[in-house]
Amino acid sequence: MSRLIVVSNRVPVPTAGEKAGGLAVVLHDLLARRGGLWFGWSGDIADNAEHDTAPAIVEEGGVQYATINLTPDEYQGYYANFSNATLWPLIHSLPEQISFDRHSLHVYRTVNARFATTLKDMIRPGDVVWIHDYHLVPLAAALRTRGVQVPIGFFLHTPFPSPDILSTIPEAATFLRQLMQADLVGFQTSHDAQNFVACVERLAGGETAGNNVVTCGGRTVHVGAFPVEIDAPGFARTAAEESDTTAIRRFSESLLGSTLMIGADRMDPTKGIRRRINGYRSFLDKHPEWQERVTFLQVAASSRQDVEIYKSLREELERLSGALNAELAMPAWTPLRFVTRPVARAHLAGIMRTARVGLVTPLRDGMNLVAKEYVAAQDGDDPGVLVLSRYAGAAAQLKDALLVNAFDGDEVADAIHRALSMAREERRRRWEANWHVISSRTPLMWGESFLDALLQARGSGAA
Ligand code: GDG
Repeated sequence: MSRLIVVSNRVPVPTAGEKAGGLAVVLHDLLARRGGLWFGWSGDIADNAEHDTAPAIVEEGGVQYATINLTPDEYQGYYANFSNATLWPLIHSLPEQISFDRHSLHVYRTVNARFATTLKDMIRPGDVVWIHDYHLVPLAAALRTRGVQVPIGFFLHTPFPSPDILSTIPEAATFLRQLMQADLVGFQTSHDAQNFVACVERLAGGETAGNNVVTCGGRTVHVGAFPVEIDAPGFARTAAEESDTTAIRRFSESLLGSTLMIGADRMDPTKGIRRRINGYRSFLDKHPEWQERVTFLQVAASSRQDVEIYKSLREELERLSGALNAELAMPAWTPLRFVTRPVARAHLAGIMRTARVGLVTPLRDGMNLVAKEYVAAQDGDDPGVLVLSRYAGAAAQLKDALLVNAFDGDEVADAIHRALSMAREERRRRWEANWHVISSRTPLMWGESFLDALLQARGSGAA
């Protein structure tokens, strides 16, 4: 088996006594099977870091974790500005939110070049390189120009935009050509993969060459959809165990008999939290009989607070949630509980299990793992209802959720009403269908299928 090298912006270096969660565990397992290396940013900022020639290396369970630091200027230009203030809103098709400056683009490219220079010396013949996410779009190309010839796969966790949207940033064609230096480019959904192919055709002069293959400038690249999965039985177990704790019992008592709805997101403009709160507000206006009988808990874990759009989002949500409660609350009823401090993972799973409705209404999302976690957390005998945005990648799989247009507050309000009123039989039927989808796949299957496709792409003459 080839040695695997995973590259991502941040590297979750294992520390004593602390367990990584989510995807980090899967990538760690994949690396442990093959004896591999995980390379990226340490998460630390240090003056003069650009002069460091060697990465810091930690070894754990047969896996090497190699990290470099960023300088303050690199952090600002590469991470805060270009990755999070330009690319993130761009790939989520929110062009109004994009800010762009050429200096940050330059720093973004410089950091990717520095990643490539450091990584190149660690790559051996026979290795396979798997690059993750939008921070590292130029990396495959930067490795190729440094003579790296091993198979390279690129997976994007976010959506990919249409040509009209992608063309709003300068040098869009360059980004596409850089991605084309990988052998396989993977997305969460076939819709995203189609957008990528359309962009290569329209903006970079490429052509499709059969199913899931695109050529451009002498390169042949395979494209595919690899939806990220969760450990559904594991999450279900955590939720069930947690619901038996004093903490969850006390939480349930605090609801004073009202029915719980939950939203849980990083506080991010793509997650549709503002429109969701407005949808809830119009539901309460349209159906006043539900006042005092429903509580909406929105966990909006504070995120990326050094980026302007995130700071202003936080201020807006604080105002909006305060206004809703100021207007509607009663001595024994708080319609909206708005929590910005992160909640412990197991506790969140337990809360999800007690919630009759899960509101997952992003304006655009690559996958959205919360949708899958909410389904996994339910008691199958008396499950809650998932209200899910059509614009989440998860909607392509969880077809038995109540699918909504997250931009349409009336539709969200109606779906809330329908979910709260749904008979147990329909709730069970819908939940069983969704559970079947998430429990028949594992995160490890996701990783292995990407790597298989990468080796096949190489075998079939790509590159
Ligand atoms: C990117 C893509 C894609 C949320 N609040 C708390 C908390 N969470 C956890 C959730 C979930 C995770 O964070 C968020 O995952 P998402 O998938 O919803 O979203 P992104 O962070 O934007 O992730 C996305 C994903 O990559 C994977 O490919 O699905 O589309 O945007 O696990 O449960 N966890 C804790 N406390 C909180 O308050 N502990």
